[in-house]
Amino acid sequence: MRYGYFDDARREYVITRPDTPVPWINYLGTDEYFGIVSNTAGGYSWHLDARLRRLTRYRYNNVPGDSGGRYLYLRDDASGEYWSPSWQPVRTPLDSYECRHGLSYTAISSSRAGIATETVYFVPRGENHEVWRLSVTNTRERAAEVSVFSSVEFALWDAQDDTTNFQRNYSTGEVEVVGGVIYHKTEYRERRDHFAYFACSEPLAGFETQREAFLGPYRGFHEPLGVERGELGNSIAHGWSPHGAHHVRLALQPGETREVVFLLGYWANPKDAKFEATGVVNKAGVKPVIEKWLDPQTVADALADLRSYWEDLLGVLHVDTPDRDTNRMVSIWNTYQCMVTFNMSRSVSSYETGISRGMGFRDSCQDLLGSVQLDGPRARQRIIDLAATQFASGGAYHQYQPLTKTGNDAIGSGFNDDPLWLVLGVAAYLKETGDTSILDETVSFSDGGEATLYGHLERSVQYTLDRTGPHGLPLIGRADWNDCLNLNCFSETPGESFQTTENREGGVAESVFIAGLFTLAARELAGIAALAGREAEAESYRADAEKMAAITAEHGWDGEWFLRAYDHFGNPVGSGKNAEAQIFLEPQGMCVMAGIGLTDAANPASGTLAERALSSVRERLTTPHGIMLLQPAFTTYHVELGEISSYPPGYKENASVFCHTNPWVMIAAALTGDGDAAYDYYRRINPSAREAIGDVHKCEPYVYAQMIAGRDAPTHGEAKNSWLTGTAAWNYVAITQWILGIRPELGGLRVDPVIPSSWPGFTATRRFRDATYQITVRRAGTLDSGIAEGASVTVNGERVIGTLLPLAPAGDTVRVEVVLPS
Ligand code: BGC
Ligand code: IFM
Repeated sequence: MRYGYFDDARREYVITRPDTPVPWINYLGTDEYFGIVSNTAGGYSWHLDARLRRLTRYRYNNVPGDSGGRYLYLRDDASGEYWSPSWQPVRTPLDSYECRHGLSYTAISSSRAGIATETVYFVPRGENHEVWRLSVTNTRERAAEVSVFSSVEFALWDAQDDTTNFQRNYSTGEVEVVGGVIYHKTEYRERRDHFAYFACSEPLAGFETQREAFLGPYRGFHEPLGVERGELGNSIAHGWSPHGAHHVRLALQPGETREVVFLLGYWANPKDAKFEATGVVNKAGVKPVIEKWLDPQTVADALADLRSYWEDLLGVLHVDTPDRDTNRMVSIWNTYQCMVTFNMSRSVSSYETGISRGMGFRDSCQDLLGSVQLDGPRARQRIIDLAATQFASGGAYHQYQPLTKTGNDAIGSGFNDDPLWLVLGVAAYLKETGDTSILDETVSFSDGGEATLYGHLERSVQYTLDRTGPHGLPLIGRADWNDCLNLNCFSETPGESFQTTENREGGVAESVFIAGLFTLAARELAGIAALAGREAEAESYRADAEKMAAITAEHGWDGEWFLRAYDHFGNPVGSGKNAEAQIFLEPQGMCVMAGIGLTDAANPASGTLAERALSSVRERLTTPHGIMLLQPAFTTYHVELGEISSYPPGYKENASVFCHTNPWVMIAAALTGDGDAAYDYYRRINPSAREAIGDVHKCEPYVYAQMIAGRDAPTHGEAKNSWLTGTAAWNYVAITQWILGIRPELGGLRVDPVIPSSWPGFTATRRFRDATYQITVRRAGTLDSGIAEGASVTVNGERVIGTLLPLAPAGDTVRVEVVLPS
């Protein structure tokens, strides 16, 4: 069952019925002002930080779902009938409905009773406000008198407070209405001269700023009294629940279209003693901004500007392969999702409230892998911000708040994989940009002192070397990539689970996954050191990597696959010896990506460790809906393993298809030269390829979800936690760099495809370090070139040795032809 279709030419996903299985959302904003918007206009907005600088309210886990948002109401003033042009919240049946989610904008169109509307929601580039551009058309054969009402719930204060501290909130609300603009200025007194504003381009017939005045007592957003009556009472909120509602009356001739612009924004004045002393909100600064942005031409220009911003970003890589689902994900949606995860980390989605999580250290480092090619300067800044939340030990805060850029003490640190991801993020940045100056940036530590960024990377690696356990494998700490594998979660009291600082620090559980990650990171750092002319250090990191690889092959191998860990008591985790969770996916992917066991089979007949690990993955973990995280699923709770076994079988870390990890296996398969397996895994979780099973998959078909319920769950195949997941970056890396093989390296761009045998080839255009590479990949025998065997690469007709392309001068366009063995 489908709920819409891809419009690839317009780079939009078109939803054709409003009652999608779950809200299918989109993101507004590209810089500092952001919002989420669902296909029925649900959602909310914030400036920089969804917790600390929230603009509008949203109630998660609400009934009916997804109620609350950027609502407009239409009322036929002759009949008194009213409806929502976005279907929610009134849910009156519409004669037509269409929601187009585009790149940083959403357009919802509908019609009812001869009145057609289109509302485009977007945030202009570089501005701290959002625009709702409403067009209303009278398609009747007679004139129509229509009222339009707008509605937002203001919440410009700490969003955590908003949901808990009513004894205060109900008495702090303050608004002002001047010239039809509603200013929500609560909390300007003790904080700063900042406020939210909600303006409308048309003269108002009325407004409300107290929510209960708009809704009426005991009414919801589906039946506001003000809309029902066709009249608003000009309330001025003082305390209670500040609201923004405008009322505009339109008289429309047959066929006439009118455009109404609504502007919702955030404004902060520079500190000004005069205004602070008088306690007056200084609205003067925003006035010209409001005037400018209520002009339809400004709005049209900004929409065009937004489109060209995305046109430019998507120009970094465009591919044309034999598979439509690959093409649209790589060239449009996966890239878009990577940018969104770069912006949001794991903070705000349909599953993350914007309150409990800020920017994750490991998450943001991984997001860089898929977004660094899109905005080098912002990636650079992100790297510096992340490194600044490290401690002098090399450890790192697990999360930080985007507004303050300071680490979250409530969550703290001690996830022992965290620091190593920074090495991967910086390596990705250097490979893409070649900008080695970042290594010399001085960056402070959270607990005092400072070092160059290179020094931070050294400490990241040293952090692992300083924390190894009985087998010489890295200590896991609180957890590694798998947040729920809490192996130091032990207690002397049977059945009791707890993690104190003591047993976390005293715990000796070891992670084979971190061993793989360390090997990879140490190799990357060796490359970085060599690039920086530090050959002796490079050599020593190479030696560290070799040593850890050897320890992993010796103590981290279970017989047919890599072990996952050793618990605090030295028992193997992820071993054939165990009754449950005999094999975990993460170490199979990560160790092979690190090159462990990739070559030199001890016994050539049985294959390399990598080949054996991958065939175990295929036999034991693969489902039609993707690769499960572990098998067999935990059926009972294991106190010594922690949160992982608290999930029912098939969900989340307990044996779901945890999509984030699937690309590690795709990459591993590509590394063993198995393009068929790599691509097969890629397609299994590609959301576009799953569009036709929308009633099983349920989440948006244009973005990856964190997980798909595993074989053990009754809902096998159902996705959850869409949008904010490392799945976006890693799938992008797997398909573009390892399957299509267009791979930035420290020395330049490599083109080394490992494509499925069914493909005759593909073409791609890649912008890289200011030059453009037009790449054609074909199998030998499909060319007249006379080349029959072996891979060959030519650049502008000249044969090059190997697959690393010579760096083209900035501004050049070069033709790259790759001929693969047939
Ligand atoms: C989630 C992780 C999260 C962890 C925290 C897990 O269920 O998948 O994302 O970090 O819970 O306890
Ligand atoms: O690795 C984590 C990530 O940081 C947050 N989401 C879940 C993953 C696996 O536990």
